[in-house]
Amino acid sequence: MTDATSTTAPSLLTIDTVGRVMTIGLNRPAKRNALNDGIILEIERTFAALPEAIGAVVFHGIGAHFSAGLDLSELSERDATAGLMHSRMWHRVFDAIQHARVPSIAALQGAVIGGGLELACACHIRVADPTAYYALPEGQRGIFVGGGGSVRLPRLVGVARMADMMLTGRVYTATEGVGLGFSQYLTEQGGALAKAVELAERVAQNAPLTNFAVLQALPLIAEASPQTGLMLEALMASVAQSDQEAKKRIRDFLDRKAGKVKPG
Ligand code: 1HE
Repeated sequence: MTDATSTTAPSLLTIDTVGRVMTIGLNRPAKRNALNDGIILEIERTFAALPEAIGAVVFHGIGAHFSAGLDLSELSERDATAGLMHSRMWHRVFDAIQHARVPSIAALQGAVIGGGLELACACHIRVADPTAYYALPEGQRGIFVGGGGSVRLPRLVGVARMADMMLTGRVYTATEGVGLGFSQYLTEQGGALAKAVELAERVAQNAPLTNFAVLQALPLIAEASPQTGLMLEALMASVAQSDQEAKKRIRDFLDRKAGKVKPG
């Protein structure tokens, strides 16, 4: 009997499911997890088939780096039309992450560069260890962001900061990044994945409708005019609180069966 695993190429993603958390590893460490079409389309397939039991997803990079960004070796032969379609394909897949049924958390270490940063920005929470660093070397390469970076990153760190990174090649460290909005959490070295999984487990215990509202309604409300936003908020709030799950959770609190809010 032949050993099939020894002849097939390693999967571009590692997928592990523990409880309600799916962990997705970018698995091209020899190429610093550069994002080729295969990886992006594999992410799309994974999200399209996300089992109902999954309540949160964690992205991380196998090896020392999260991702070195777009696989530059795939870029050289692309003409303008192919480049446009390629960028729109990334948009489709990263939108699927951002607008999924469940939240995604990115565990960051080492290089978080270009398209790797764009992928991290499509996630809802970013957790970095001290080795993480953020860069947009598109200026040096003669290209432009194409994975939604110009839409998502300014909302996290501001247009001026992103422009500086692209124009001068400025690199931000993990320590700087947590204060500036690149990540929301900074862990000890090697701790990003464990912290991301811990957060994902917590997030997966929320009422599904609350997570849905945070992913689907909150970004729309934040971009809407104040009056439209307030009306959307009222509608979402009324739907959420009328859900049986909300009624049960509130009853549990009033019956002293639910946890209290504690500082820190
Ligand atoms: C790659 C890529 C890549 C590494 N595409 N192959 N991204 C960049 O401009 C970042 C380019 N990469 C780097 O600056 C460095 O590789 C790192 C700082 C990430 C890591 O350095 P190091 O010394 O650990 O590794 P290395 O020796 O540079 O790379 C190891 C291998 O990975 C090597 O291949 P090998 O066959 O010679 O071993 C590299 O060629 C390969 N590699 N990064 C292809 N990016 C939708 S638009 C998004 C636009 C962007 O993302 S622009 C940013 C592109």
